[in-house]
Amino acid sequence: MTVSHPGAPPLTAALDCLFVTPGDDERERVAGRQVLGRVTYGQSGRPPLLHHGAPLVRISMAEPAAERITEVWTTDRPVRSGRAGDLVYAEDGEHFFCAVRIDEQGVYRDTVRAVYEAAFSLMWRLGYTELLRMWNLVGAITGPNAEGMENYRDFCVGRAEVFEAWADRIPGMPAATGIGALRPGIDLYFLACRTGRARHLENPRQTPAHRYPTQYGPKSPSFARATYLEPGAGARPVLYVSGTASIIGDDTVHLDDIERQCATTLANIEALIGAENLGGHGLPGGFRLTDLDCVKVYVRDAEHLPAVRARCAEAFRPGADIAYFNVDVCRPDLLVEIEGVCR
Ligand code: 3EB
Repeated sequence: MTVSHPGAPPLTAALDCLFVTPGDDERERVAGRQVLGRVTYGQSGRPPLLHHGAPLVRISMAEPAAERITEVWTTDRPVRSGRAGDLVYAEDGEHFFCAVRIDEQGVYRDTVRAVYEAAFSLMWRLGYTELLRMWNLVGAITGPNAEGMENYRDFCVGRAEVFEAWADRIPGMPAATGIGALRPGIDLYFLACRTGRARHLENPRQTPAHRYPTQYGPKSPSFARATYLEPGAGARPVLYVSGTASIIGDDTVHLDDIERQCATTLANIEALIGAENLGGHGLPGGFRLTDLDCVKVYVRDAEHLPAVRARCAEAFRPGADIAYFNVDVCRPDLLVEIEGVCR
């Protein structure tokens, strides 16, 4: 048990994340905080709904034999939740969580644009004007759509069109994940906050994704490498790290070499979160790999899981929440992708 002293800063950030596995007691781990949203990475994929007053997203990301995890977003403030059309959302006065599922389509871009448009309109109307973090879980991500275009590229077109249309209101793109899921369709969920607290960061080792050349698709991916959330009074800063892979500049490096792709991915994260890069963005402090928590590791080939687990066990803090998924990555030559939260 932790004892808090009057006037002492809270031990957790106002917005927090943890992973709950089927053996855990969620109430004990959440410990009196309010739930802003839950995301279950399990076998089944279902449209999001409200469950005990909070959004519940269920994404098909785990093989039957694999462990199911639920990512739980918590806050120290009262939560209000609701539905708006297909969107399910929650807010705490400072932070906003929103989720929606797109069922399988021959071509995704128009629906992606419409769904993002509805989500941005809702967050804007409720006064949450800054994006913090987005997840896009795409079924058959490297497979072809009905026009023969890769589903990921098709998705990127719709997403880029929304960011273009909203550029005056939402000038920056946040940290994101774009990764494979085991069922057709696209699940997306995101976090936003009140104005003036988010800073989007790039990685000196990588070309900003929104400036990738067109060889990777007609519209480049709309995301930043990380988003820094300024601490509220008495809270700690948080850095949301995007899905990161073995990409230098815009090139995939170390084809067919899981050890080196893993090492490059970790080196990319180290450079992104370190004091030098934060300082270059005018931000204080800096993080190390051992500050990373709520880590998600995506591995394309099941045979590589043991090697990746071994490298991650060495790199990250013992006791950090880490989940592994055997899913496709958005380029066929990427074997591994890693994301997390520094605090
Ligand atoms: C990359 O660096 C790898 O489309 O939202 C990583 C994180 C990747 C987010 C996205 C894609 C996305 O390009 C892929």
